[in-house]
Amino acid sequence: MSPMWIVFAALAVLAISQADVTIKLEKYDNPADRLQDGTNCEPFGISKCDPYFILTVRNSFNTSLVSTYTSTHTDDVSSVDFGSFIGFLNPVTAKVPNGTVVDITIVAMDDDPIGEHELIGTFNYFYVAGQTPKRESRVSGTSTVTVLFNTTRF
Ligand SMILES: [Ca+2]
Ligand SMILES: [Ca+2]
Repeated sequence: MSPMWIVFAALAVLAISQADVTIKLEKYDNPADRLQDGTNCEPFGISKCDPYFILTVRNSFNTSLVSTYTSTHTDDVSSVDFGSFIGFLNPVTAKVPNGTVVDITIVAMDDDPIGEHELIGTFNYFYVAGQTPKRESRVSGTSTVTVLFNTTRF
């Protein structure tokens, strides 16, 4: 093969190879202890939010669902430093074709023993499989969620 064809073949392999994208929830901060709509998490602010997190990973090319995870909740906290197990293994690993733009949505909910759970915030991120590690914070309502993205194998 000519050098040009070798380069082309290598690029083709790269284009179809699978990547392991890791998504690590690092930090949730809600110092005002409010829901997304600005109201108290509990009536009259008698206690802080009881947050849990729904992580959804999608392939942006065809909007197909890669995976979804729901964490356990923590009672009466203004912030969470996420550990390595939060009801699911953290980080999660998503296997997608290298170069895929991965859409990540995290929904923070207030766990209420009575009535509907309440929305604390919705946080949207994207990460290209194969790119260098990226740490990003997003704000929704009075909350901030920081996530670390990486590709560990491709
Ligand atoms: Ca509540
Ligand atoms: Ca509470």
